[in-house]
Amino acid sequence: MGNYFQPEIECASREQIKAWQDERLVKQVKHVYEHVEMYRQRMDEKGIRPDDIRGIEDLHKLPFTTKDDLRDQYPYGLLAMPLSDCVRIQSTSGTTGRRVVAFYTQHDIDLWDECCARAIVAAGGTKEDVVHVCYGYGLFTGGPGLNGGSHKVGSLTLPMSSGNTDRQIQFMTDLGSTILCCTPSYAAYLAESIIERGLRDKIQLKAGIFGAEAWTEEMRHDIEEKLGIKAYDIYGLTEISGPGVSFECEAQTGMHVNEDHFIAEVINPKTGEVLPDGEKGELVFTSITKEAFPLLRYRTRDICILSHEKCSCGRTHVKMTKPLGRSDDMLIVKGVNVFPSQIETVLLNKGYPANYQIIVTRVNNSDNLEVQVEMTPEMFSDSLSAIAEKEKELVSALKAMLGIYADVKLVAPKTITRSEGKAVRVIDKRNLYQN
Ligand code: DLL
Repeated sequence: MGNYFQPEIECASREQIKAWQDERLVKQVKHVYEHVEMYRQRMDEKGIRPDDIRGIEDLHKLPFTTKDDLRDQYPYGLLAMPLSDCVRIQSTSGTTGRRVVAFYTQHDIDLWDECCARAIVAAGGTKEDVVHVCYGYGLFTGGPGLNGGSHKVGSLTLPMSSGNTDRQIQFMTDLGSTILCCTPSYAAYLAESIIERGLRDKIQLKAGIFGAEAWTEEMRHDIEEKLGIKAYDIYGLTEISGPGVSFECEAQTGMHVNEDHFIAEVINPKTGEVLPDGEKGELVFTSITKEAFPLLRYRTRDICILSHEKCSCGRTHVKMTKPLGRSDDMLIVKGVNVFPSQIETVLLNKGYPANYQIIVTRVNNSDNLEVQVEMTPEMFSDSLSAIAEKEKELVSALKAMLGIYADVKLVAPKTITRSEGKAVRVIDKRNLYQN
């Protein structure tokens, strides 16, 4: 048996979990019908009255919500509480055209923090621990989420935020950090930096809570070995709250979804049909306790499998696999969500043809984004400095759009291989998804 933050919830019987979900779903549907125009219209169009939803058996009757809906309703369209009751926003990383803003009441923050506290306790965290949070703080949910969770556990919290590796390592050794929270790629980088500096014996880490991007079992073993810790996965998304939608327990055979707050479904991404346990499809969440920004059947675009098999840790909440891929073309590069369409928009706006290739690699555990673009015959020039100037201009336009650096290589007209079918725009050499 493991460690639990809220044992009565985390190990509740399936009947109890269903009872919570039934009651909360019914209440949530009434809440959004009353306060969110888009949901009222969609339900009216489908001829569904809030009273028709009597429990989770009726969930399939409800409309889906997509990222496009969030964009169309930006900024306040999906708000279900008066703004004066909201105390915080968070937002998705880097993207202008596709930015998502999520709102929270104090109650929403408290519940989110509890979800993160469950993840920390599952990783062995107690109030005696020193929790070192180097997920980004600010609009990104990583830092604030784990920070709040660590407070709930009562651990000493180090709100380090990301970057400045020397300072990270100094605090880690001086203050005796025991639990590290960051992206897996940063954890791997930190591990190497600690070893390079000969400080492996000076650190007291015992566990890591790593998520926000895909990572492989190989990477897990590598980090565990280098840092001498047990590495736990954590999953979440801004739209649904942030980290802590699900988390790994000591069994490490999937992540338990916090089902008292989020109902998980897996659907066929093409038809919308709900799939049974064990079948691979797109993960969909309904937030049943959120006040400010509740979403019905939100399509995450993450491809997963759900399992209700009994877990050796004693928790009863459904488990999801690590995301096995995406049903859209979103890339996560250096923790930032990048859509190829954003890159294309920049290129076309600057007068380049739509002949380009996006190449993502990982060198020394750090992601590199390279964009190769063909010049038009008019742009083509023998002057290397003229080309370098153009590349610089694109680098800064891409930085403004994506929020991260992309290496730009301008190539001669007609040099990017034309494909006979769909153009191959993205070459992701990281092989992050295992299926
Ligand atoms: O990445 C929230 C988070 C912060 C999760 C810290 C865990 C730790 P977004 O920026 O909105 O939110 O990105 C959400 O990231 O739909 C997945 O595609 C991906 N993702 C998140 N966690 C994992 C994970 C945060 N453990 C998107 N494994 C999601 C693989 C993940 N992909």
